[in-house]
Amino acid sequence: MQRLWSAFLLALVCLASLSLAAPTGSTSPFPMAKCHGFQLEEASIDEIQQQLASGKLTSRQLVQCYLDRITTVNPYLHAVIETNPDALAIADQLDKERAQGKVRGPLHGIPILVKDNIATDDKMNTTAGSYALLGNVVPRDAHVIALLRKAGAIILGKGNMSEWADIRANSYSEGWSARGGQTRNSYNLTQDPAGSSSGPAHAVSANLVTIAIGTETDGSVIAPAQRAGIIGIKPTVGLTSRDGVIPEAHSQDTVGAFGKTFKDAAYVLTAMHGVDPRDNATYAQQGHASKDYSQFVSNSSALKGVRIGIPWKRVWESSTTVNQYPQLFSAIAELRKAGAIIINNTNLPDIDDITPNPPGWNWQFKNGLGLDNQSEFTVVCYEFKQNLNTYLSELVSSPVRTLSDIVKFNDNHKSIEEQYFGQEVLAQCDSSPFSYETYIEAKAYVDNTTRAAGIDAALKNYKVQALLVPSDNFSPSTEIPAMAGYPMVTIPAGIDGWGVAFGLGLWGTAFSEPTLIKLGSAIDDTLKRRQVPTFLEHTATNIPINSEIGAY
Ligand SMILES: *[C@@H]1O[C@H](CO)[C@@H](O)[C@H](O)[C@H]1NC(C)=O
Ligand SMILES: *[C@@H]1O[C@H](CO)[C@@H](O)[C@H](O)[C@H]1NC(C)=O
Ligand SMILES: *[C@@H]1O[C@H](CO)[C@@H](O)[C@H](O)[C@H]1NC(C)=O
Ligand SMILES: *[C@@H]1O[C@H](CO)[C@@H](O)[C@H](O)[C@H]1NC(C)=O
Ligand SMILES: *[C@@H]1O[C@H](CO)[C@@H](O)[C@H](O)[C@H]1NC(C)=O
Ligand SMILES: *[C@@H]1O[C@H](CO)[C@@H](O)[C@H](O)[C@H]1NC(C)=O
Ligand SMILES: *[C@@H]1O[C@H](CO)[C@@H](O)[C@H](O)[C@H]1NC(C)=O
Ligand SMILES: CC(=O)N[C@H]1CO[C@H](CO)[C@@H](O)[C@@H]1O
Repeated sequence: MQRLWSAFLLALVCLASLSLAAPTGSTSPFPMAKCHGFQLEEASIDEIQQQLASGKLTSRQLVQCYLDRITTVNPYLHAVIETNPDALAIADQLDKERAQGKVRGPLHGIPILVKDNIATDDKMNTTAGSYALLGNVVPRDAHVIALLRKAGAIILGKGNMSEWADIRANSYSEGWSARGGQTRNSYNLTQDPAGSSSGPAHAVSANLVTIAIGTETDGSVIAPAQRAGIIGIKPTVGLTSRDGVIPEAHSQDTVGAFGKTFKDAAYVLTAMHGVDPRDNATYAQQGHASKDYSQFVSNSSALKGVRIGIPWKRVWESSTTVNQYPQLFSAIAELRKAGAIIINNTNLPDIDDITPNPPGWNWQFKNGLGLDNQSEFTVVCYEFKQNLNTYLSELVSSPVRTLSDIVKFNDNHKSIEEQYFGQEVLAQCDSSPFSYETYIEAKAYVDNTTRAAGIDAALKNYKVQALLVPSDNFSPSTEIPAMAGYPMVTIPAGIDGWGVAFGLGLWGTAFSEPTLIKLGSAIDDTLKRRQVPTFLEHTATNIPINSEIGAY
């Protein structure tokens, strides 16, 4: 979950939007060496597959090149928490298969990084960044991991993340976990990486791995993807199974894909989606899922005559990216030039109910347990305790079995778990502050306002295929599709005054991934605004993301 619990993050965002300076064009202090003669930096899966097919490169060599890169860059970036001790052996196995003429598909022999809250039944730990779960034994691979392995992907390691996917404290630093330290922004190391899937997103951007997966409850795929200048696909809740994922809230949790191109991310989504009897929500995809999401990847010409809406009211209006408007508006102009019909003010009819008090970011922090302003938190907090306790109860062995155990663990290990941040939100949700009746009411309110009377109404009323939004960090632009359980994608849209990437996003209705991938890739092909990370301020790795808090 990625939300604005904290005053200091707010300050950070406000400061960020004050900066108007042009980005300094600088070359990377970490140029990537060629991998056995192959330009691996920025290489797409199709390009890597060509090398593998021609025999010029093996998966073992590929894995070793990324491991070397992790050794060089990760001490600055802290995007990787662990590497897989079996990665080279798995690569050997897949090289052997290829030599025997068996190629499983586009992911055969391709390394992938996995957020630390997704279970891998191997030598690696699955801990959501917390020492409380260190040494636990998971019962099986998460469903998405089993599917990725079957598709031939090599789990290269675990990605660092905001501990407990952000649902721990009112004040925290995105990308920080006790086990992994502070994930840094690959463009400017002193800047917010965004979270909670910080490590997977920035590892892809920094070319520490080809592709990655993360999870989102609210913003946790889209926000780090945009600040890492890559493609993020947050699928409809129910397209990717949550079995084996350390949960937040089943109404909103979803496993998403990161890639430097839409094709790469679409390959990941193709491999990891599917019906899973262990996650009932996945039955909803029947008749709505595609066997191959890469088939929808298009070029700029796919924008011709396509109606795309701009939900200006509250969504753009309360965006923290106001100083990026010149670049965002020029992007819109380029899309129009490519033939898109962009319609402004395709507002959600009940936007006043969803986000009553612009700017949108503070509506959810109102005290009091009623509906209105904090329905989303009511739903997430209520479900979190139940979902997490169920997950913990299924572990083969674990030092903690309940949310209460975790709260106790943190208090008993303050020097490693609470040296920078408290755990008020974990404790609050553990105290069951909401009744079942309040939860049901909040859930109905969230569903009603964001779906039929929200995104779906805007799409229908203005006859648009998708809604274009800034891929904002803390705003309705990620919150509304998160609450709806609807998909969103983000596309690189520029570099801000501090040298950090930002993105444009697309919203659609449930299971509209084909449309979002088609239009998103067409927008990406039109704008072509991804830039290779610059690692600005890499000499200042000990400058905390927030100096008052002192995270490292
Ligand atoms: C997992 O955690 C254990 C400590 O419990 C550690 O010894 C081990 O190295 C970790 N695994 C990896 C792959 O880092
Ligand atoms: C799925 O739904 C069935 C029937 O409602 C229920 O018995 C089962 O516990 C559910 N399983 C999960 C994993 O939610
Ligand atoms: C763009 O896609 C269209 C439709 O698939 C195709 O006909 C066209 O050749 C492509 N253009 C470029 C420049 O690749
Ligand atoms: C959309 O309309 C609003 C006024 O309702 C205006 O302030 C804004 O600049 C417009 N946005 C674009 C992209 O034209
Ligand atoms: C939400 O909070 C704002 C200000 O805190 C208040 O003006 C508004 O009435 C509240 N909305 C609802 C629906 O209660
Ligand atoms: C949600 O919509 C349903 C059906 O239209 C309605 O019965 C219910 O009262 C609504 N709930 C809320 C909280 O708005
Ligand atoms: C990087 O971000 C910091 C703020 O965290 C800012 O002071 C600095 O100017 C930025 N560096 C560049 C080169 O833009
Ligand atoms: C693979 C890797 O570099 N892991 C590091 C993650 O961060 C912790 C804390 O900084 C280090 O101890 C690990 O070595």
